[in-house]
Amino acid sequence: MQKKDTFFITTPIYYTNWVPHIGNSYSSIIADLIARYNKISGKKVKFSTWVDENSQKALNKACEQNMEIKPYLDMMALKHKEIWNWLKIEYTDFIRTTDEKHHNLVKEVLQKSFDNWDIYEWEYEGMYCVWCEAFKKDEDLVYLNKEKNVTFPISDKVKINENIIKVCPDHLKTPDKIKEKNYFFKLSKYENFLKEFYETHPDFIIPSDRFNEVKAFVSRWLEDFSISRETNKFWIKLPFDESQVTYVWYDALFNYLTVCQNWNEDFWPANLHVVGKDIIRFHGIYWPAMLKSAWYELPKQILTTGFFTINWQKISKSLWNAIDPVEFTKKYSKDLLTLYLLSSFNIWQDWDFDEKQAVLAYNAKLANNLWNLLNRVVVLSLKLSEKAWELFWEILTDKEEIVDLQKINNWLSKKVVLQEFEENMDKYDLKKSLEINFFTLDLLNDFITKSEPWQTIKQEEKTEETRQVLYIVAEWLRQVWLNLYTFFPEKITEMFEKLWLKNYKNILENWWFEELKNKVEIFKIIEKGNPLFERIEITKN
Ligand code: ME8
Repeated sequence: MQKKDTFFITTPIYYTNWVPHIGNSYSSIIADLIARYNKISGKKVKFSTWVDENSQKALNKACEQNMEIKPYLDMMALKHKEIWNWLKIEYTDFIRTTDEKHHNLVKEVLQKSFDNWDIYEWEYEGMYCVWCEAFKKDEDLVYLNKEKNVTFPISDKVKINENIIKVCPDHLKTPDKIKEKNYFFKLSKYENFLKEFYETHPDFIIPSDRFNEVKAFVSRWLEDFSISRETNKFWIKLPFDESQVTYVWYDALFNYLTVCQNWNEDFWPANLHVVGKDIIRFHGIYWPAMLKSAWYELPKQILTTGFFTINWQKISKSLWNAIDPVEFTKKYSKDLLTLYLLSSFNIWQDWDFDEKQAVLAYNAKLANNLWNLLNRVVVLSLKLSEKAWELFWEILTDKEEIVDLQKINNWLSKKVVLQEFEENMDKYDLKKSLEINFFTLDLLNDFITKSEPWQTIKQEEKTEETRQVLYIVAEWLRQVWLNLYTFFPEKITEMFEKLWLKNYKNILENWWFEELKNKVEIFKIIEKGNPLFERIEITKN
């Protein structure tokens, strides 16, 4: 089969003031499985990720640790790599924004925009939150009562004293006052362009609520934004004024283009940027304008994920309350994490991360539902015959004595399940995509319970009926596994093997998803083997 379209997907590049926490892992897990789904569906996939190194936060952190910046950044890049490898994030490309080829590209685009009269010099005075890497206006801040450790809006009438300070609401730190020469990007020039672009690309940002927020922001007032600083000799120098360096967002956003530089195939424009809601304005507004200014094509779509909290507190590298994804998956498993993150909440929703709920979801869906069904088929099949045993294909039509057979075959019309799964995957509704499969498993569980193969197996004259029930379940498991492979590739591969579906992983990774779905299979069960997805006991406390 010939590889057809290309698919280029990206994660945000993460700041290196800390190792990735569970929130960062969320974006990477989502991007990884969307990449895998496109790969098995026949596309040539490029998937880029990695680190955003040109940040004040990283400099502060290196300084805190008494380290030179370069060794510090090397160490952090390596730690990111280790974590993504541990979580089996199958990126094809990574980028460090200190790479020379990235510096060259950023200089090139800065020059293009400068030549296009989109970058100008201005003296800037303002408040800068290092942790957000952004200038803040008064209305962006909140009051913090240091004694009581509570915040309240600036609009509230309060008596100011030394215990009440203005802070960034996300980081609870006072922004620095900054007055210096800056270069600005003329975002205001692109207002009409952006409005028209949004109009003609109604799916540019998903979900639509976030898109509406972005559109509302653009229609209020677009301000030019600062793109350079005087400080720091380490970052990328502006090609037209070497006394200044660029800082977020030029050096960060153009990573997506740098990773496209090495390839013979042309992967730009990106098909999908996966970003958190915190950086949607930069991706949805600044980024298209910056690309347009430098004559590049615009990305096709941006998927915005919600944020989760831990004990209702914002997770943050600077507040030090994050869950370590490596520890968490060592304690449980990557599958448990993936299942919980994607099946319990819509990806665009905000929610609270709850370890106990994660275990409950795993027990209900993977251990009880998915594994139990396979286990039943395996055990019963082995009982049916002591020798190596095969379930052959039978056309199941008028076997009315099999309870609900008709119903199950109607509902489980392959077409419906396949279509629904694929439609939801194409919309990036990962929660629904998973639900369809677990619902199918629920129906199969009902079906097997009502058909009682453990009873019919005892009656010689019902051998054929038992075999057919088991065949239906095995075939439907196969269909569900083909869908779930995207989410849990390793365990599903092991499940395939249990039914003697050899080499499925290879076949899938070579773009035969559709072919496998339509194939008529012969199953063979020769041994019980190890359990997969075992129940986890919940300790009370
Ligand atoms: O913003 N819940 O990097 P960053 C869900 N370098 N997702 C979360 C999360 C949470 N609590 N916390 C973080 C940067 N994320 C820039 C990006 S891109 C050109 C530059 C995820 O290390 C979410 O995707 O702060 C968010 O956008 C990203 O991590 C921010 O990572």
